[in-house]
Amino acid sequence: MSDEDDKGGGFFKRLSKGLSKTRGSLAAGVGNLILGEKVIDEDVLEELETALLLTDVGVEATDKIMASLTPRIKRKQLNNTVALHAALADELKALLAPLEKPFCVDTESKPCVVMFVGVNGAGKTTTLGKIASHLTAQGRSLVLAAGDTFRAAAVEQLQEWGHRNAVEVIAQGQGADSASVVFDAVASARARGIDVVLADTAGRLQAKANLMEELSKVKRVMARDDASAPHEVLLVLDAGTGQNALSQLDLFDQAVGVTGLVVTKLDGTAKAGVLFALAARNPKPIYFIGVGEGIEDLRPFDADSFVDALLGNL
Ligand SMILES: Nc1nc2c(ncn2[C@@H]2O[C@H](COP(=O)(O)OP(=O)(O)OP(=O)(O)O)[C@@H](O)[C@H]2O)c(=O)[nH]1
Ligand SMILES: [Mg+2]
Repeated sequence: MSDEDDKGGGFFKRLSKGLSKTRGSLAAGVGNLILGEKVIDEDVLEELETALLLTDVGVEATDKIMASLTPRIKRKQLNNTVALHAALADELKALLAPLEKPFCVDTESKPCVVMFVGVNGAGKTTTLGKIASHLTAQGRSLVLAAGDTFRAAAVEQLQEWGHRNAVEVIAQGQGADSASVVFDAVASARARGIDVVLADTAGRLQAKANLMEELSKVKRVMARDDASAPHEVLLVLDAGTGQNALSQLDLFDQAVGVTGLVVTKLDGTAKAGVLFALAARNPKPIYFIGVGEGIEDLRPFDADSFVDALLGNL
């Protein structure tokens, strides 16, 4: 996450490349709309509506966007493609702007405890590792808690991130009680004046009530010595799951009170529009987005550059 890279527009390029499938799907849906070969009329509106739905923008957000654009088109206020493109970009940015919030670890609480939750394979552990690199680079002291005691390779995967960042990993191995691992990690961090605990958890389907209850227990145990912990509960969402992300957000939020989102794998999908659906459904800060597997591919979320990269010049 170097400044140089930002100045050189490096991430914007990667973001643009990452969003190319979704952009392609939008562009195909709206035909020649933005190329200026079409009269902007109600047919175009319908095409736009369908294209938004196809890229997983969702019914609620699509309705909002169309409710704003339709009267303006009917009044001929948006009668050329440049004006329509700009109006669409403004609408999309306005939907996402409230979700922009920098991820700051709470310096009042020592340790600041961050819990990672999500369905299987969403990208929790790699996101945790990337955030660990980011925080280490800022000079924070960390402990990683291997709270995924379910999957055989989970502890080793976290330990690898620990080695890479020269950060201690608290683990008890496969089959151990997840809540007890996390409790130990928080207690050990507190005793040593460590700044941040990043706690991994096992992936679970949001509809499995018993597994969600287990996750609530992990959360409750964290609050035993400090009622304000965990200070952040990050739900990691794979953008490729499309509209299912809404139910993931609902059910994880009910179980553990989600404080922010990380949306990964925007690179592999034509469903990046799901960010708008999330914004319309249950607006939570999107702290980071992921557009690839590398450390540099996880970045703070910025609504304007996301929309600019998404629309490109269609
Ligand atoms: N293309 C791409 N791959 C990603 C991204 N984020 C994570 N991945 C990959 O997704 C795969 C799964 O990531 P994990 O971090 O192991 O996922 P997890 O949620 O911890 O999985 P479980 O612990 O099994 O539930 C890995 O191969 C990651 O490299 C992303 O933004 N883009
Ligand atoms: Mg994992």
